[in-house]
Amino acid sequence: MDELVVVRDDPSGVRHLTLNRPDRLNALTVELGAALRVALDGCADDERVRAVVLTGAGRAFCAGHDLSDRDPRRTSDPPDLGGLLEEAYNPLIRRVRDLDRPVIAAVNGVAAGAGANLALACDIVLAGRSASFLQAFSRIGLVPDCGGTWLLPRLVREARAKGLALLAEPIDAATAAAWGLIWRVVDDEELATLSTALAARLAAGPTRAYALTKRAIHEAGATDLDVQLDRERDWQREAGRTADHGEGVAAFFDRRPPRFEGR
Ligand code: T3D
Repeated sequence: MDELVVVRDDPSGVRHLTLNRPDRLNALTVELGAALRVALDGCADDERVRAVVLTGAGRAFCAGHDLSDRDPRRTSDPPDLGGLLEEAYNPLIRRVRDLDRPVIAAVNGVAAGAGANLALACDIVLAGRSASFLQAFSRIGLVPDCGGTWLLPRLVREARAKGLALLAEPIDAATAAAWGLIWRVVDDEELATLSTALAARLAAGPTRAYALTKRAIHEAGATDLDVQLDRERDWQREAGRTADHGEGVAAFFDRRPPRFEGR
């Protein structure tokens, strides 16, 4: 049987994770969600991995939860979607957010429902020009999940967040970039190359400082400036003690590029 998540390493320290159910547009099942979590755990446990690229096989990034198990022609039992989120998808989103390495979503096609919010939970989202983002939830009488109600208003503010969620219309990658929903749109044929190059650049960067920066930005959303200033003091104290900080300063004075080792 094909692997649900294909894992491939570059010598540059980049790990590529590819959702691999192309015939279902990489729709998420409990099994696929679990496989992705295991793959992300594997990134956390391997210090050679210093950046991660998440993408989809075939023409889509991810079409959200696989609705096959919901087909009313086959079942009339109402599903426990809270249980599904608790067990499968919330831990997945937390795993992406908490990973202490940068995660790039290379959105190669449609990203719908949970698939859209999985992409948006990544640290940097690059999308191919033909990609689209669809908060599909209200089309099937659901609420945005996988962090969508938290991420959307922060990324694009309330008016656009509500428009996206209530109207459930797709937006193209150029609009997503113009609205600040994602980092950048690139030509489809360049997506793999450019996302790999970006990840390689991050993999050659100060991994500890990136982890602290990621955490600082996440925590800033839930605090005030006064508290955040105190936390920045603590994070900077930690970053200041890394070998990479010493190397960065030495490189500045030597007028050469730094050689960060992620320590
Ligand atoms: O469990 C819960 O519900 C709680 C958690 C919810 C999280 C969610 O993600 S809710 C949202 C679920 N996702 C959707 O509602 C999106 C459903 N898909 C679509 O709206 C469209 O497929 C797309 C807009 C994503 C793409 O459209 P298009 O025209 O490019 O492709 P298509 O022809 O619709 O799909 C191609 C195949 O993939 C097709 O199968 P077939 O006819 O070739 O055998 C289609 O049924 C299948 N597919 C697409 N999305 C899903 C799916 N099969 C199962 N589940 C899907 N989500």
